[in-house]
Amino acid sequence: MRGRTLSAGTALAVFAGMTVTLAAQPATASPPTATTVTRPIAAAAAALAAPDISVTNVQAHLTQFNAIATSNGGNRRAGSAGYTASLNYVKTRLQSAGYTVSEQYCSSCTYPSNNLIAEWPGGPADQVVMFGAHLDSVSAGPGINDNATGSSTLLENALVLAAQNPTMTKRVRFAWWTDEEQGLNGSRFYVNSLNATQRGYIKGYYNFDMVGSINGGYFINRVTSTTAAPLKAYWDSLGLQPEENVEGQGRSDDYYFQQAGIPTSGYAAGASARKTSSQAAKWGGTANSAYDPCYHRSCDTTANVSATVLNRAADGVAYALWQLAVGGGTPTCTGGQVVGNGGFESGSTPWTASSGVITNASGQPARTGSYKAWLNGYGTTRTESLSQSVTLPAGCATYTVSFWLHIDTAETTGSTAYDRLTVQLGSTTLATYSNLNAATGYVQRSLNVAGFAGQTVTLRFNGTEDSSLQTTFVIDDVTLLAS
Ligand code: DTR
Ligand code: ZN
Ligand code: ZN
Repeated sequence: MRGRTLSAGTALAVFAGMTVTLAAQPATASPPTATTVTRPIAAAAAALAAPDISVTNVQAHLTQFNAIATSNGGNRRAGSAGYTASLNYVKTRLQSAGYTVSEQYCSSCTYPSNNLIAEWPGGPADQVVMFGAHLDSVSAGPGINDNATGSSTLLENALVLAAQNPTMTKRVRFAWWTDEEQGLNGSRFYVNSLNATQRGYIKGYYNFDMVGSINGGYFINRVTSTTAAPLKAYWDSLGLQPEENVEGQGRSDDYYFQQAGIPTSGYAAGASARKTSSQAAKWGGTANSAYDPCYHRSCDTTANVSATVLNRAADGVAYALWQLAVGGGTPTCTGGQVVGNGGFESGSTPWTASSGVITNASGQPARTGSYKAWLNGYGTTRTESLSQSVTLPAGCATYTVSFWLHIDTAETTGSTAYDRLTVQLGSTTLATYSNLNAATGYVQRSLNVAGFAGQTVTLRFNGTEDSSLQTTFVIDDVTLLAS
């Protein structure tokens, strides 16, 4: 669930006209309880806005992890049967959603066992945004806030991404780490397993450890960093006034990524440290009590999770993921007409033309206005040209050069092209016309130039005449339209 819909392009914009009832708003916030939310009216939801992650689905994963611990000696510690069952739970759901999943055996771990890595196969493989959470618990309990919350938040986000299958601008990779509780060992092993090139591909690593603390706060790792911006924008939009994750600094799986020069951020709701009175004032909850009173204890069960905090973390992950890695938020095609002065009515700029080509001479009429480009027509050996540099915007569906051409000729042999006009873009000849194309009046010619998307190239008309019998090429109203 979420309270507000953020537009894809502007982090702080909220749609007008939507019907939203928000509970547990800040300033006069009550203790965290489940939110009561009337979802935005369908029309208000932008097509490319981040999806609303169902906290009910995230909670269902928590219940599964809790049951796994219960049936495996009460915990999900790395290397234990409870850990393996947790890994298989995540893995099978990802595989049925279409992920390429791999397991990495952490041989240097205190309890050797596997990391689980899943990559969504869209977007460029060399530009990766990574989201990670540790999947192991301490041996004292089932580890539901620490860290079935992070694990479940990422699993549900991964499933929603697969279900929506949006256009990707970046590759998204999810990781569930083993052996975090013994010293960040699984994630350290993974970072060490990457070569410099592979590390360079990872543009950001986002960590989620304890994101549903029952007396939780809203903490962000490196909160003022550019990397944190989308996570912060979402919580800012809810008025949550997030703070730096001081308590968790250097204590979770972002650490070795950051050490390796990969920018990191993440959400956390707090562990054994106590909520201050000013935090209780702005976030609700109990001042002078631990964010998570069951931290690393057997009571860290499904009862030890705030649905409100968890919901806000899960939706913020989706918001950040969409902002960072999903395309279409901003149209890539800026479109329009890119030829300048295509009607030749505004002097010669930006054309470069042979002397006298751009003219209002009365011998040949313009198609529109009074000027046109008149190449050749001498009846002697001659080359004349007309050109300008054009920049074709990237990302459009169609690119068309169009112009109106009138050809008249004194040539009489009906089968030989003596005099020619070529149309070139860059070094490519798009079309050739000759005395054989002579006709009364103007004919519109349209050429597909989609192959030049994103390039700056010269559009050139070149007229060549042989030594006798004139051919005139008159050009008017040149356009290059991208749309
Ligand atoms: N790595 C965490 C340790 C931790 C301690 N405090 C915080 C606060 C916020 C996030 C994480 C932590 C653990 O798993 O115990
Ligand atoms: Zn943890
Ligand atoms: Zn822990």
